[in-house]
Order: sequence, then C-alpha cells, then structure tokens
Amino acid sequence: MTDTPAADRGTILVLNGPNLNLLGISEPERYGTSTLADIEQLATDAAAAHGFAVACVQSNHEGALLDAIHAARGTAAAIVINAGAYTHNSVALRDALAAFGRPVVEVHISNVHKLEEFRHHSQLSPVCTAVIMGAGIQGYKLAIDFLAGAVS
Ligand code: DHK
Repeated sequence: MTDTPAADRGTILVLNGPNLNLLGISEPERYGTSTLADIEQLATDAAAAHGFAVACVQSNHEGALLDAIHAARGTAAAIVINAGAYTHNSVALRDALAAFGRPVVEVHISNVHKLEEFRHHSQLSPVCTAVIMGAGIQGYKLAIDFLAGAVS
C-alpha cells in the first residue's frame, strides 16, 4: 500500500470574515480564547488527514471575501466560511457562494441562536451544504471532516 500524498484531493478554501483576526482577544467569553492562527492550524491538520490542502483567507473587507470566493471557482474543491457579521446581512456573499457550485459549509464558533436576535438569521445558510455552529473552533474540523465525505 502506498501513502496518499497530502493535498492530492485538492484545496479547501477556509474563509474568515470581519473581526475574526481578533479572536482570542475580543469577547473571549463569547468566542473563546483560541486565535485565528489556532483555527488555521486546526484546519490545515484536519484537511491533511483527508488528503486536502487548505488556503486560508481572512479579511475585514466584503469585497476581498467576494474576490476569494470568485477565485475559488474552478480551483477549490470546497469552501468553509465563517463570514462573521457579514453572515447576517450580505446578499453579495450569498450570491457568490451560490455561484461557487461546489460544497460550502458555514461555520460559527458560537451558537448564534443564543446571541442577539439580529444574529439569528443567516443570508448564507440557504446556499450552503451544511451549517455548523456552537462547537467552538472544533466546528472548522467538523466541517472539513464532513467535506471529506461530500467532495467526490
Ligand atoms: C462570529 C462573529 O464575528 C459574529 O459576527 C457572528 C460568529 C457569529 C461566530 O460565532 O463565529 O454573529
């Protein structure tokens, strides 16, 4: 039996939106003490275990997130996205994800239904394959474990 070379199944885009660069510093009682670097390492390790590479992008700018999704069309096997607050109001991100055409998992560190009512609605969920929330940063690993089965 030969070892499966890492990344031979393609690349998963791991996209984090506004303020997630402040994880571990901002509102730790709500979002925990892990950092964005911890998430990106967790995602990298989870993906490698399934033969995927990851491309990690974080931006505080909606247009940069849109550009990353557009660039992933035809190049990435799947997307894991935590769009932060844009989750709740960005029709543009919803439309970009709808155009991606491959599996997308929406992740939230917190259970947004326990938070303010304005966070209870996601513009993105209707165009995502799956939604994982409330599992802390482990949600990113759960998303990748799921995608390993969902990507053909
Ligand atoms: C992260 C944010 O920054 C918020 O704007 C969302 C999400 C929830 C999270 O739980 O990962 O409302």
